[in-house]
Amino acid sequence: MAIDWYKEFVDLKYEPAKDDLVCLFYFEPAAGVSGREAAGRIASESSTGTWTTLFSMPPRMKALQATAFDIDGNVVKIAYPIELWEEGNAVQLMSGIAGNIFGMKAVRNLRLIDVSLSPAYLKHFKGPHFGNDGIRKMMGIKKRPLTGAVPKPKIGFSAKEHADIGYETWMGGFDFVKDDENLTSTSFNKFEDRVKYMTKLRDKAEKETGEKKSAFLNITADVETMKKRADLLAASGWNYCMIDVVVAGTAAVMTMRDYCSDLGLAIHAHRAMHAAFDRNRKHGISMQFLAKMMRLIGVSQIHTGTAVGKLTGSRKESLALANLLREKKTAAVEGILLEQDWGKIKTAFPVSSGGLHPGLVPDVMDIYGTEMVLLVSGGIHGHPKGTRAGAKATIQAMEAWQDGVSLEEKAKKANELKEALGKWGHYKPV
Ligand code: CAP
Ligand code: MG
Repeated sequence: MAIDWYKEFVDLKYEPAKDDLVCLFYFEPAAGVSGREAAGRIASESSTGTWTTLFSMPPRMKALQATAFDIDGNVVKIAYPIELWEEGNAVQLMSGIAGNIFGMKAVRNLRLIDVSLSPAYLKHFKGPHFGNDGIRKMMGIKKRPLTGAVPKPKIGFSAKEHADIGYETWMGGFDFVKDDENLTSTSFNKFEDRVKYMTKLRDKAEKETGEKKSAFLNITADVETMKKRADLLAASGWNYCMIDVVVAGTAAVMTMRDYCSDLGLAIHAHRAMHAAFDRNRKHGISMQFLAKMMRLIGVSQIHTGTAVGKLTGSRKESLALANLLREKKTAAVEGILLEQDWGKIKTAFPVSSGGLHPGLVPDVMDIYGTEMVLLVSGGIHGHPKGTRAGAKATIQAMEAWQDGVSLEEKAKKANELKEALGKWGHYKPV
């Protein structure tokens, strides 16, 4: 008598139905387990299956079973019937396709690389509130990257000191000031105080520059506290908030997407903790999947790496992430991305940050072009002449790239850039 029924979840002749969701996994079977059997187990345990044959099972349930339909070496594609999934509930989706399967003994390694979401699934989600065009219109920024910086050191400033550095950042020509991922509301820098001082100096900088200025103030906490902080931001005339989306959790982000949308707040998504599950190329969940979930739920932008800065992530990965966020239709990239038609779901911005300075701006813009948010933090506050000069140097570097001239050429007439190159050259931090 057969002990298990995993093989029922493999059909290499199966053609996915138009409403099916399709997942792309990298997998390594455990010793003694065939590729086919391992694929069957992944499909089974992420849909309806269990480890043993059952005394009885209503025949209709067969229609709910996922199917491993394409096995190519260590890569498998699995199709999931739309009826498996609750409408508009991304958390339930993750419990299924990113749940128990990572702990199965039958696989030595397993990585969820991407999921292709059918129109029937997408239609129950709102996506980003503004879309990139909407953000550009709101900020009055055309054809160049949106720019921003985090006050550094990351945490320790009083609310007033924080806002003063923000003012210098804005006066240097940057659009945004961003809180660090670990700054929320501390004894020495209370959220309410920070909002008060930042609001005052935002208005001053806008008056003095004639430019729209904003900030990504970090509201991350329990959901009720996040709602109160979002209320305060909206009441103080801000158009953005920041959430550490991985640590806050998908459910919290779903709630805050609607709450912030009603308040007219865009969401800057920081991905702190992502590398705990996406760095290992053989096991875990890819950043593509995380970024896709966040566009689906509706953040306006999310960090996507630099390739040349201090944090891990390849050029190819950053480009793939940028495309899945800002394209209406994302093309497939072998082993990295499945094709995705986003339908009515608006675009989101990729955010490049982490160890950047003016000398690395061309490298980053070679990857992203101008449709991005460029965050240079240590790379402006570490400038020999300080924050305002560092921001100017970064903008001069962006102009050089857009004008197709080298930084060295530009630096002949741009002192701040010359001084930045004097300190960092094209150094790639590790
Ligand atoms: C960058 C940063 C960001 C990282 C996040 C930091 O500061 O503020 O949190 O960029 O990583 O704390 O390291 P610097 P990622 O510019 O001074 O390095 O963008 O990869 O999610
Ligand atoms: Mg940070």
